[in-house]
Amino acid sequence: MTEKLFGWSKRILVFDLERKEAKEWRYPGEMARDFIGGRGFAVKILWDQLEPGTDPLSPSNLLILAVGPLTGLMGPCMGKMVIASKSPLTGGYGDGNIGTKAAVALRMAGWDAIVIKGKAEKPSILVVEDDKARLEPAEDLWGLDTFTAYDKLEERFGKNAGILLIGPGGENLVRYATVVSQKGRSGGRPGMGAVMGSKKLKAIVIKGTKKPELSDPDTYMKIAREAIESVRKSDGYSAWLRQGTMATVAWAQKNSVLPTFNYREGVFDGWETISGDYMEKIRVRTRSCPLCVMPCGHVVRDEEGKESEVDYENIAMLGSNIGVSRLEEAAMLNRMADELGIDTISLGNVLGYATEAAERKKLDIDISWGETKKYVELVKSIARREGIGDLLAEGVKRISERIGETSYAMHVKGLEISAYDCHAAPGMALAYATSPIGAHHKDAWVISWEVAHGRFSYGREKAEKVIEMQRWRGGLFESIVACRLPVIELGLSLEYYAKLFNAATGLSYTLNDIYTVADRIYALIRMFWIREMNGWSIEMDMPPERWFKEPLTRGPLKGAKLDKDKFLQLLRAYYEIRGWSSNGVPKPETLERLGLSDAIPLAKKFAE
Ligand code: PTT
Ligand code: SF4
Repeated sequence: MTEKLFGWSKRILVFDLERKEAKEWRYPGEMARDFIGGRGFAVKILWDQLEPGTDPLSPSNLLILAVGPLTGLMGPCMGKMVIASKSPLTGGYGDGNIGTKAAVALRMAGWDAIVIKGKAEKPSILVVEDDKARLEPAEDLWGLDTFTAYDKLEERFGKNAGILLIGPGGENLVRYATVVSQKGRSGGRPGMGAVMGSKKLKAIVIKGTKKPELSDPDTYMKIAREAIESVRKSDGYSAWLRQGTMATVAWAQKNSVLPTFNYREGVFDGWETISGDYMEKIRVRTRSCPLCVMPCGHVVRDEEGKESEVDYENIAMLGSNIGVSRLEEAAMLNRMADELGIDTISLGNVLGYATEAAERKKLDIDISWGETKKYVELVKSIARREGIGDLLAEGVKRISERIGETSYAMHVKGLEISAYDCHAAPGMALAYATSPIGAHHKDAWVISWEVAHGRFSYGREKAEKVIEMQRWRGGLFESIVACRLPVIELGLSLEYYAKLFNAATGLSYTLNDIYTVADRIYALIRMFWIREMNGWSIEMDMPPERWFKEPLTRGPLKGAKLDKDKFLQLLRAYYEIRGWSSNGVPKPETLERLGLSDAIPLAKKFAE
């Protein structure tokens, strides 16, 4: 097709670290139409260009930073970026979404994505300035935490530069190391920071001076202004500004889903002093991603008097899940994770698992629930991979397999569970089970709907709801690349995004057209997993055993646990709606319908 496409630059920067060589890839317009951007571009590139079976920590792995046609534009919360790669934690597709000036800068530099391959000879910084890219030495930064290194990079490249970097966690290949930005933004839970470390890349600095060309800028601006107004006037706006995601602590406690003692329980006696109300008392300021109209980064002073930006997930995982009942202490562990560049959700799981294994005398560590000082030492040892930290840096799945204690290992496909207990939430368990990166809540945070609409049901409506959410949360937002919270938290209509997308690109997609793209992305991610795992079984999509075998022993839902047979039926309903076989492999006709016919031979090989 030759018709002009607006909204995209149609250029991807491919940088080879070994050769120190930058190339411009003018990708075909079909890729923009069929995959939109962000996660869509990432999986398409990994599928087409990554050699099957590549070791994720080898130079051959690809690290992809991708924005979408709405990133960096005026509108509700457009300062986000997808970071993706084959995951060293799970061995499958991995990505994360980070709010950062680097997202806006990449757009202004005129690139839709950066694909980084190879490995630098020595610690380096990839510097992208508009059309040009180069490597600069970073020996002076290697070993530094992400806060100190960020300051030095800002001094060197200026306050307007977009900066992504790793800490000691990524350098030392902790399998759940993340990429960090702006001292408190972190993305890429499934080890994107370790991939960066394996490439000896300490930082990526981006500067841009261009303006994306839009199809109908006037209409775009009009809709963007309306959308921003709608967010600001929404009923929940002032409550959101007060607590952001931290309001979830009280909700989770009330509804018995607050992860407690490695997900043994869903209620925690010390919840009040890690809650949003408590946070308000010790907050020092609020921060946000760039271009945000509803800031949610609440910064508190932690146990050591340092600043820490807290969110629900961080505080539940480094609070109730490991028995820590003071927000200042959980915030300190959270700040350390940001400094070291380690994912807080996986870290809270690893510490919870290790504490339980120690309690059962299966792991030789002197640790009990809530012993923050000892957790501090463990976190340091993980980032340095010293002593027991070397094992703990491997993530819950590998640790549990190595010590032969898998029944309380809380992960799906190797990615540790986010902060919602599912003893009495089969829909949320399904969301974890079918998330395209392993157990993450981001694609379908179905739990609040589930609690309101009958949490004990295993009915088909739950599979339908999970898929509906995956389409807009994991499909639309991860490909247009914008923050999804205006919709989730303040009820902004999804229609705005279709209108903004059309005004930016000149296409005329309905929301349903975008959901078809989402289905395509999901099917291709699934095929990527199947290719890398060399097959598939329904076991790969099962939540942890604990939720089926060990009922809650406390709280209003005492006695609750999941029913395995009913859950399997729910999972099969999910496969059926998606057009996948009974063992979770997309059917040839589904792939054909989605324009993924090159994946059909592999699907036929592994279908039941
Ligand atoms: C995200 C996951 C989350 S989701 C949280 S808190 W959350 C944890 N945050 C971490 C952190 O902080 N430091 C750290 N060392 N590890 C962390 N691990 C956890 O990572 C984040 C916000 C939040 S706060 C959420 S829900 C929304 N997520 C979005 C998303 O995924 N997509 C999208 N289009 N919009 C989103 N908006 C919101 O963004 P991952 P951020 Mg994050 C400090 O990275 O890998 O996706 O995992 O990026 O800029 O910090 O914004 O209650
Ligand atoms: Fe970032 Fe929160 Fe604003 Fe979303 S709502 S853009 S996560 S600060």
